[in-house]
Amino acid sequence: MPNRHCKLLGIPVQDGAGRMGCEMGPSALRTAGLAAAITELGHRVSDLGTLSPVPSRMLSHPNAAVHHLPEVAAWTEAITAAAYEASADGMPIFLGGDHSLSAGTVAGIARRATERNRPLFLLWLDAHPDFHTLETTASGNLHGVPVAYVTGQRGFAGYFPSLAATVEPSRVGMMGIRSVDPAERAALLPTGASVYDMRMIDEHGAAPLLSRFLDRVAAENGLLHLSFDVDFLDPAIAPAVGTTVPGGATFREAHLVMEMLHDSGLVSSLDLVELNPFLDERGRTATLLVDLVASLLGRRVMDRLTRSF
Ligand code: 4U7
Ligand code: MN
Ligand code: MN
Ligand code: MN
Repeated sequence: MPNRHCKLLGIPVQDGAGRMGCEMGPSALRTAGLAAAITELGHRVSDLGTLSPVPSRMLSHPNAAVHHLPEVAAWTEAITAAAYEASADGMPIFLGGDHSLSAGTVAGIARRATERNRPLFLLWLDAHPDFHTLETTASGNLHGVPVAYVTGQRGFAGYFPSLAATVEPSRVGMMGIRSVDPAERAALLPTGASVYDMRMIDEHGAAPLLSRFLDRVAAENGLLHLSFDVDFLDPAIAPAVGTTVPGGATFREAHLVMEMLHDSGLVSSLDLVELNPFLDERGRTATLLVDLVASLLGRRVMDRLTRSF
């Protein structure tokens, strides 16, 4: 992969999560040495700074569980514009912040992809599919809705900003999935999204599943947005997240995914989300995320002298 121009943008939203702390995510990732890890690999880094919360207008939804809708809707509008802008050149890396921010990053990137006549693929590394609508969410935590929103599911009109471009659900791949609510399962099944749950990773390994998805991205000359939720990882190695689910990706599974993504050369933008530094142990989760980004951007133990063995 040629050298990249990585553009860091902090997005300290936490209103979409059920507990506070994600607003410290961008600081923790910077403190853990994200920029230095990227430059060490020969890439260029620009830090675009951190978005500020924007004023919101009154907005309420008939589903009384939904909370912080005005704030998340206002964030989504601002993030969409910032992501569109940041994707003009280089590789934007969005530092969360809770996963509601991906409603904006993916919307902005989708608009850019459409203008370039490139299909946008979305790889969602997460314990959860985040496929609730405003009607179906029971927790009301809006970090559980971004995939439904960006793929154009019904029920967001009048609440979230209208989309300039949507992501085709069949171009969504999910990995690490192990907590799916009944309404999400019912809504996801007919969409044609590729849901590689933990059982499939156990049975087949992550590599062949990911290869199949990446072959499709390459065959369609697609752009690939990677959305990395910390809870994709097993909580034993990544405790700094508010929504831990046992049985997540291991250290090596996660690195392998990132290494394969590097070799594919296909990832054009990245979200790092749901890091809650208040729950971390001496920065170990933030440090692991930095190491995973390094794998994504080309760090390896050895040059691969032999392709077969
Ligand atoms: B995350 C959940 F009920 N589905 O809606 C919900 F299991 O961005 C979890 O993936 C959502 O961390 C998790 O609250 C959102 C729950
Ligand atoms: Mn709250
Ligand atoms: Mn998520
Ligand atoms: Mn999750």
